[in-house]
Amino acid sequence: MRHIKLDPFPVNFLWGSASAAYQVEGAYKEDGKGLSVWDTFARKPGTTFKDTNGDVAVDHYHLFKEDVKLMAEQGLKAYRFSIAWSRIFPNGKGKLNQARLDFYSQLIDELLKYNIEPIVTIYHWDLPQALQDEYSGWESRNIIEDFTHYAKVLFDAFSGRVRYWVSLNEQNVFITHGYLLGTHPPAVRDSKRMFAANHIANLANASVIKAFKKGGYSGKIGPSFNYGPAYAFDSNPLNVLAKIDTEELMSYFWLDVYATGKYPRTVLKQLEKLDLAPAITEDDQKLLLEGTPDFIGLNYYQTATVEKSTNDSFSKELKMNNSGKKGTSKELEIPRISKFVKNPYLEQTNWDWTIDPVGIRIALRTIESRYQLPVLITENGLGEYDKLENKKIHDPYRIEYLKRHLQEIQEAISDGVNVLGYCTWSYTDLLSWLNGYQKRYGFVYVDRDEASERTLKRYKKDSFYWYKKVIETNGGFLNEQEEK
Ligand code: BGP
Repeated sequence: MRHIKLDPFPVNFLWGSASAAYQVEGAYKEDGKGLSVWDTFARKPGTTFKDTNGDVAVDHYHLFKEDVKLMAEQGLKAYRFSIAWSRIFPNGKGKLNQARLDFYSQLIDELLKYNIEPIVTIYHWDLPQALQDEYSGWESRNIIEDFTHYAKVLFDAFSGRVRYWVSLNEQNVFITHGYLLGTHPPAVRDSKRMFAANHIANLANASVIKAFKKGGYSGKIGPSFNYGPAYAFDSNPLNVLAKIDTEELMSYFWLDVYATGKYPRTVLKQLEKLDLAPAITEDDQKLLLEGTPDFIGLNYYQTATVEKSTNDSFSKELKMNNSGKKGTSKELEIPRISKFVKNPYLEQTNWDWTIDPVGIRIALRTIESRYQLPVLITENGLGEYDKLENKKIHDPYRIEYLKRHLQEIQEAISDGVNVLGYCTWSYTDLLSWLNGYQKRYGFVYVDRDEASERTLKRYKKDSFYWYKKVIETNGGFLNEQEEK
């Protein structure tokens, strides 16, 4: 629909930005921190771009006060960050050392000092290596209890100061990359094991949400999901069917479970036929129904466009573009489901990610019509090359990207979607899991690259000042610019 007049952004809209522990903190074994699966995985040659790791990252562990000061200067209303499980429990479980919570406690206090709402992600992929070694991490039901215990420690320590919690970050990504594609730890390539681990992650997610509700903590909790709607390439009914199949398999297979406690029947039926379905007990089903969230966290980067698949098996190796050389990724085909194709209406980044601002409105609308849950946008942003010249970074491409996405979010709000806030990815530049340091997302440039930690100095990009104005005007600036 086309609106005659747009609604303003809500008065308490959370204008935010985000990060994740492994990607910013560094200090990977300081103050008793245990190793995470990413600390060990990234050490294996050839797993990440130019063998980069998060040992130092952008040293947020030591520089957090400086970073929060910049957030305050920008007028940020919310900051989403994750807690490193292995910092709190070096072995993933056992006795808590209170002192280990101190870093996050100080970070939270520092944010609150400037009226910045902390949004805490409990799990952003850095599983304690000890749990991987002891019982194969997400492949064991033991993790449900350990994850819940860890989360409860955080609720007890920070509730009152923290009002927004993200349970799991992008379960769809860490599970498919970790157990199907083999590109994230534990680098397994086995569909059956993937669906089994995924079911256990669903149970862990529900268990933590249930514990939060049962514990009577104040605030809201929900998972963050990497949701990219799929489009049919054209109106060929078979391509439309391919779109439906793709969305059910790649999105609703998770979103439905979170929001309704139930797996989509069509996907489950196919998995059963292929002997890939996870074992789901009656108690599991009960837990999934009890652990539904207060909101859906939306991580939105791009949409996919599909046509019918003509292949019966995976024909080619997956080729991802982790180098920033445009056009080096290969399009995926899910045998007998769909083939991913280029969308002729949309541009792509240097890392071959499709740029589609309207797609975020479509994602928001879909969540609203399927689940009627509020949405907290927990990630959205552009990874690009930036250049530091005379202490300045001109990033009009990032401003354009964020502006166009925010305009579509305002359209979605005007459509009737309840959007709680918007966190850009990311606040400072940081380590991209597989793409090193050259793929930059931040408002704040960090002087380091793959080869050297250099000075780690922070520089404000043009987008920093642009977002400051957007926040000051509660989004009004987005339209002012348009009128000129
Ligand atoms: C999301 C992750 C983030 C971040 C972002 C950008 O999937 O939750 O942690 O990394 O994607 O992705 P990339 O770093 O691959 O460009």
